[in-house]
Amino acid sequence: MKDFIAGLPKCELHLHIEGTLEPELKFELAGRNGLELPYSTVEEMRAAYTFDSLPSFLTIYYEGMRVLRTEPDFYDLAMAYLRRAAGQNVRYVEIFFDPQAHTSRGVPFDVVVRGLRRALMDAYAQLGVRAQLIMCFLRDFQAEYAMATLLESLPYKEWIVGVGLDSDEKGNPPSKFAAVYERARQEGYLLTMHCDVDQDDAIEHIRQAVDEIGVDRVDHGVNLLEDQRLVETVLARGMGLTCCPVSNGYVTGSMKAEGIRKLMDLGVRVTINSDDPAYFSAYVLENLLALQDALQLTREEQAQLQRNAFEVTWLPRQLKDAYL
Ligand code: ES4
Ligand code: ZN
Repeated sequence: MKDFIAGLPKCELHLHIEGTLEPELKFELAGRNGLELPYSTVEEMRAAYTFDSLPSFLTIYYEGMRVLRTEPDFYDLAMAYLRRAAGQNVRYVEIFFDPQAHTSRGVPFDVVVRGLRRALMDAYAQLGVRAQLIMCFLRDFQAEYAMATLLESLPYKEWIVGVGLDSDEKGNPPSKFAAVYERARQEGYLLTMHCDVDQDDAIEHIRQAVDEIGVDRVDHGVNLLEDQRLVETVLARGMGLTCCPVSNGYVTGSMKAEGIRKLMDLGVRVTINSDDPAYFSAYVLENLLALQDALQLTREEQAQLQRNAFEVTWLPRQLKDAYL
């Protein structure tokens, strides 16, 4: 079964590029940029990756990405991830990036997006992995900063397929970003947002995202099960959920495998993704294998997870069909 899963052509739709920064590259970039790190070895750095909640993870995540400064840094980051993804038979990926995590510390938007874009072009030419970018707003910053970031992105619209919303969800509901999302839709962006597992108000956040904002997908979203009417809406619209079992394990103490199973049985387009693989020590294959251990899925069910993912990609229909 392991070989079968490894051999499946894969699609990843919930992947933060800053969460793919492995300790080895962190040291290399720190050296290149003349920065000191609070660790002296890769092992020491990895040992410090102990999180038991979203805030404890986010602290280390934002701290770690300070080594990213220049266009080649962003290129190298994305290229390293895309190489690993190609090695796991990932054929298509939608990559989140957090521009405000960089612009807020003085790195220009242009540097971030050009470095990532160049890696995407080279990865397609050299590795055959296709990818698109999704720009995430940080929900613990003001909505006005998200709006300013949206406006700053407009000259690069052809390079960015959609927008998302991430970072600390507590006290930062979807409704806070209603105007930003409305404008993003007008500009032609597709829409997704995190509705993290077991957040306070998780089901209310999903309701706002689906009913009020009208997102095209939901990131995580396993709490959808709590509301039968919302399940019906998601089914009727054929919406995808981008679940991340290993990440859930770190952040909530449970992979939520049973919830994922129920959603699959209801016919919801569940997809399995890695979220922040360098920090959670699991790329997409390891996520699929962890879920397999928990649920003993059939080959058909494992294949269905990948069909779900390709089906809910933000690719034109014709390209989608080529993968299905
Ligand atoms: C994230 Cl695990 C998680 N949750 C919320 N926002 C994030 N950004 C990167 N990883
Ligand atoms: Zn995420």
